[in-house]
Amino acid sequence: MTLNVESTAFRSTIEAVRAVEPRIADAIVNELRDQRESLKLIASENYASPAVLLAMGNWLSDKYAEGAIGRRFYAGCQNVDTVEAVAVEHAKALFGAPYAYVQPHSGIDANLVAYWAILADRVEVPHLRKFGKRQVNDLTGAEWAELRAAFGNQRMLGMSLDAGGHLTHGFRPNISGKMFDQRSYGVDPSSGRIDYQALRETAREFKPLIIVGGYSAYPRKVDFAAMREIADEVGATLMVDMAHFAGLVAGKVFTGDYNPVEHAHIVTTTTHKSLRGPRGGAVLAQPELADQVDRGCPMVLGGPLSHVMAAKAIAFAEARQPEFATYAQQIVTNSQALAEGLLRRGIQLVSGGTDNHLVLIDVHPFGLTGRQAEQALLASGVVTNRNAIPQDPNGAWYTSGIRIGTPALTSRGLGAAEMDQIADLIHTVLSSTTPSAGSKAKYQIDPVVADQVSKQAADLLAPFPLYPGVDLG
Ligand code: DSN
Repeated sequence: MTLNVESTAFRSTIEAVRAVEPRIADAIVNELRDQRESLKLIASENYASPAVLLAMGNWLSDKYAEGAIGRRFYAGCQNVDTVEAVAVEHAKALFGAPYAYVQPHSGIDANLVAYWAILADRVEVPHLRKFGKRQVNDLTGAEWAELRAAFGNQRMLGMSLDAGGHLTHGFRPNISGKMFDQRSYGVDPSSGRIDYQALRETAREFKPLIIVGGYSAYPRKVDFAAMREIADEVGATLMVDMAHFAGLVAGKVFTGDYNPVEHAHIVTTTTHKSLRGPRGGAVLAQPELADQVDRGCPMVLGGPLSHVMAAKAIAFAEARQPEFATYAQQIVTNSQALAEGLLRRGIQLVSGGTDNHLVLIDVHPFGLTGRQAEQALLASGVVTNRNAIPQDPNGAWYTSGIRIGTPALTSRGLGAAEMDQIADLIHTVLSSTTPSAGSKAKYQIDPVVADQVSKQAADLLAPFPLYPGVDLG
């Protein structure tokens, strides 16, 4: 039998790994098996193409290349320069951005690069003006101490965690919550949607340096044109973290007022979620911030991972193909079909539905915490994650919500009909689960139901093989 290119490549890789450490080879093989078998509804996960995966396994990984294209701290970076330049070219074309930076290793890194760029560009410290804002990177230790004290007064306005914001948008468990004096905007309790008037009023009163748009658990479109208007009114920089919905921007599902690249001063993203690339981050910016963002490494980041930048270039190139727009639209079609299926079965959703790739279920009416619901679903072969909901009575650890998303299953080829069946499985599990007395974590589910749902989930996936071209033997 002649094997196709992908099967040959992955088999050879695993064979080479097995020769050194068989447990790692087994883990790689087992991960593919587990992914093939699981009904993955984690809103932030996806399946990268074989070309993306294979672009990461090579000697580009061996090269140090701190600095920027054409300005490295190491000699011999000509091939890394090519890789990074191609990735930048595709990112700019894909998103219609004037400037792109593809070195960040993750979304958190991308946000830190952006925050530093905004601070370095915008901060005004009267007694340090003699240095000029462009020289802020060259201050002495004593001057840095003064500057840090001044930075302590910098203000950030981001979406609250229970409304769907992210830790890196100024919350205490993350360094952004220490660097910035943070205030949050949230959602209108009755609609579950961002209250732009309240946001405007908070911005007027708080006068933030940065307004952060974007989310990791908000199921609706965001009006970035309105956010920019508010930012302009109060003299803030608008930064949008589009990590979750970058694929919907790339696929032209979010256009006009809903496209952050058209409205924000600076946009950060991950490259793996709805964008379906390698694990990593990127920054898009208006030209006035480009110089500062370009200093991301070594100012904020360790040496760029050239092999991952290569995979980003492949993913961006893939997303520029017309099929990607069809895929992005299908993500939302599926998400809305899933939401409708859940609503029809009487399940309560935050904001009553979805405009994007994710749905947030309020499990409170089932008498469950998010943690109990998440574990009961997992025991039934349905992989989700618990998430806080607005004004969550169970806090960020136990929560009262389950976040589900469609990018991964859409990559596998599942459509609206399958989403309705998934809604049925979720309803079956949640209505067959009871909390254990006095516990926010323990629960009971009828093992027959859990077993039946696991089998139904496997049957549902069977016609949609994952990586059908990859045969590991
Ligand atoms: N971990 C990502 C998510 O699941 O949304 C965000 O950092």
